[in-house]
Formats: sequence, C-alpha cells, structure tokens
Amino acid sequence: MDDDTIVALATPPGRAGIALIRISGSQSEGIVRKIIGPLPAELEARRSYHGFIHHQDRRIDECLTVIFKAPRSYSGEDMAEISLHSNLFVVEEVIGLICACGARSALPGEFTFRAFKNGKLDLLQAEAVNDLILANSRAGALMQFNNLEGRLSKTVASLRAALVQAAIQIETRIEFAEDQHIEATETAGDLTAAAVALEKILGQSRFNEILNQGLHVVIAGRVNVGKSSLFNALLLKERSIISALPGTTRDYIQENLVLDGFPFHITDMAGIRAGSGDDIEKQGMELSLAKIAQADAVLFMVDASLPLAETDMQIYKLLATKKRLLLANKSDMAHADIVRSVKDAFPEETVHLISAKNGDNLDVAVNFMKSLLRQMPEACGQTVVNFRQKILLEKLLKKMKRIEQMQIEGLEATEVVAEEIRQGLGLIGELTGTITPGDILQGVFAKFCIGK
Ligand SMILES: Nc1nc2c(ncn2[C@@H]2O[C@H](COP(=O)(O)OP(=O)(O)OP(=O)(O)O)[C@@H](O)[C@H]2O)c(=O)[nH]1
Ligand SMILES: [Mg+2]
Repeated sequence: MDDDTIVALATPPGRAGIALIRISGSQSEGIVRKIIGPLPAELEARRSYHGFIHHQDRRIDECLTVIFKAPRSYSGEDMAEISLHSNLFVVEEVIGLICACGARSALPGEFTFRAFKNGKLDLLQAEAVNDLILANSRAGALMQFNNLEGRLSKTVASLRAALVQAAIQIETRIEFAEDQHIEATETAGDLTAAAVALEKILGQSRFNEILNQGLHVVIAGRVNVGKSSLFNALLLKERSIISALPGTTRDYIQENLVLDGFPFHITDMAGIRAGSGDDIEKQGMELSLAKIAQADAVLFMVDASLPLAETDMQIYKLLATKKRLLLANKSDMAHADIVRSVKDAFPEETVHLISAKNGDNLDVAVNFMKSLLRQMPEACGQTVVNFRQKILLEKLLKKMKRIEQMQIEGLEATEVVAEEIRQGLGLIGELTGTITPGDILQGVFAKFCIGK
C-alpha cells in the first residue's frame, strides 16, 4: 500500500489564481511525463518547468511543474507539484488523468504520514503541521510553527535524556549492589529538574487551549437592556434581532471576533427575567445561565434608563468568580439618579456608561477584551501541546514524580524503579511516534486535510 503513488489537491477547491496538485511516490516523475509537455529529457529536482497538461492531443491547461527526488522532499519520497489554474473542473480532470496513469487519491494527512514514516518529522512535528494549519490565532500559529521546527520535540528529548540518565544509574546500582557508595539523592537531581520543566508546560495548557480555541465572552443581563444591540455593534453587522420587545433573543448566538490577532467567541443570549415568559424563553434562560458558567469573561449589562431590578442583582451574583465588565447601557436616556444607584448597588465595579445603539463608548468593551489577553502569560516563550500530548505528558509527570520519590526513599526498590523508568520511556516513545499504536497514529492523521 505504501508503494502507491498518491495524488491530491493541496490548495482549497474552487476558483482562485492557482491550484497546486501534489503527487508522491515512485511513479511521480513518470506520471508527470505522461501528461505534461514539453519537458527536457532530464528533469532537475526543485526546478520549475513551464509546460502544458494534455490528454492525448488535447491541451487542458498551462502549468508549472516541480519535481523532488527522494529523500529530499516533504514526504521523503519522489514527489511532483503541479501549479495550474484553480478551476474545479480543470483540477478534477487533471487529477482524474493522474489517477488513470497509476496514482490513487491520497487519504487525509497521507503526505505527512509518509514524511513521518520516512523520518522527516517525528509525530510531534507531524501534529504541529496540522495544528498550524488549524490554528485560530496568529500567536497559536507561531507556537505551532515552533513545534514544527522541533521545540516540543527538543523538550521531550530532554525529558528522555533525564530518564535514560536515571536508568543508567539504576542499572549500575543493580549491578554493583554491594558497592553502595552512590547517594540516592544524587541521582534524583536531573529528574527533578525535568519534572519541574514538564509541570510548567502542563500548567500552560489552558493557555494553549485558549490560543487554539479562543476566549469565550458572553453578554449577560436582564431582558431588553440592549445585549443584542451591543453584540451587533461589536461584530459590525446585524447578526442578532433587536427589538423593543423584552424577550427578543431566545436561543444563544455565538460569533467569532478577532482582536489583536486573537480569536474571541462572543455570545449573545436570552435576557434573564423572573417569572414571566413562555417555555421557549425559559429554556433560553437556562442556556444563558449555562453559558455564563462556561464563559472566560462576561460583559454584564444593565439599563441606565430604568431602575435596577432584583434580577440584575441575581445575575451579578452568578459572576462572582468571573472576569467581568459592568456596562450601563442607553447612556442617551440615562438618569443621573439611576446611574448613582447602579454605582451604589455594585460598589466593587467601575460603571461604564455606553450606548450600544449609538455606538458611544464601546471601546471600553473592546479594551476590556484585549486586556484579558494581557492578563495571560506571554505567548512567545511557551511550548504548546495538544490534547493527545497533554494526556501522555500528564502520565509521564506522574511517573517521573514516583521515580524521584522512590530514588529518594532508598535502594531496595531499584528493580521497581527500573521498571517505572522503562514505562516512562515507553510514554515518550508514544509521544514522538516511535512506538505509537497503529490506531492512535491513524487517529492523528485522520484529522488532517487531504493534500497535506
Ligand atoms: N435609547 C437607547 N436604546 C437602546 C440602546 N441600546 C439598545 N436600545 C434599544 O433597547 C431595545 C432592546 O434592545 P436589544 O438589543 O434587543 O436588547 P436585548 O438585551 O438583546 O433584549 P432581549 O433579547 O429581549 O433580552 C431596542 O429597542 C433597542 O433599540 C441605547 O444605547 N439607547
Ligand atoms: Mg437580545
């Protein structure tokens, strides 16, 4: 199966200036020669050749072709890349021609899988390829690129080195059991440092999730205070329905907003009110409460033109542990005594008067969201891990701590310690892909797009 030559469109399908078709496998150059001409008798690798794609005597498109020779290619195999005009019908015909010449359509991630199998990338780097493509923020993409360049692999290699070092010392002790001049604590030092480094990486994993998935900010408040108006104003589009009728928004609506290159998910939702409301509205309110609980931060809105209600106070109570911003909306109709009562009711908060309808003072909400980013640790110096890696690293940390403890406790446990170390090294093998079970590998590459 691995001897197959594979083909896929590497660029998004549809109309665009250029489409790139990728071929990998031993037949790559032969296939190119069958369908593209004129080409010189000897093709130099990594050089671009102009020509035409043809089917028998009919020209299909003009193209540029580059060939790569194993092992100096992305996949580590012979490869070819054809750039042509990006029209779905043309691209389909050309891929069909390539398949008729002996290639087959690539599976998702198959080019990268081959790169992994050929030792061009370890599993951590291969995952970084996909995580880079899928990154939702500039900072997230940068960190994935660092991993692709080997940052995470280097970190894992140093963990491995610490374990191997510990293993050597243990084996030595087992061999010279009667010669017990090595102090137990002496050997634990490297492991301790490695465990501390690992703990730090895992501590950053929530930040990593945020980088990949974005921060969740919800707009919460009583019915009719102007939540949907603010939502639309922040998004610069008429996304939510706005009306003077209390209880307009029933379901929650989530949209993405990028600020300073960072993804935010903003949620508008059903306003909260006591007692009244039909069953649908009640369901909407329950959803709202759940959304508040899940949010990273809350824009809490009250109405500056109407006296505060008990519901305002109840909503505020839900926000005790949340990062929050108090917005008193409808500044254009605000009453001084109401604003004063809002300040009195929420003494811990700064009250920001805004008008969602007129767009007044909305910067305060935008700046609040940007300030959430500043409260997070600096992105650049960090190592990002994905879910699979996190689970394995957590197991590894536990193991390292146990080994460390055993070493400190004494020598009689050496055989057991040696076994623990072997298991720790096993986890590292699973991380980097040297001993990763086949179904897990399949799972990793299945998440890729076709053509990568
Ligand atoms: N005067 C004034 N009216 C506003 C302002 N912001 C919103 N409104 C009006 O207040 C009413 C309710 O606005 P929405 O944005 O639908 O309020 P909501 O909080 O989403 O309401 P529900 O979805 O029913 O909970 C509409 O008539 C808006 O035009 C404002 O800054 N000033
Ligand atoms: Mg609404």
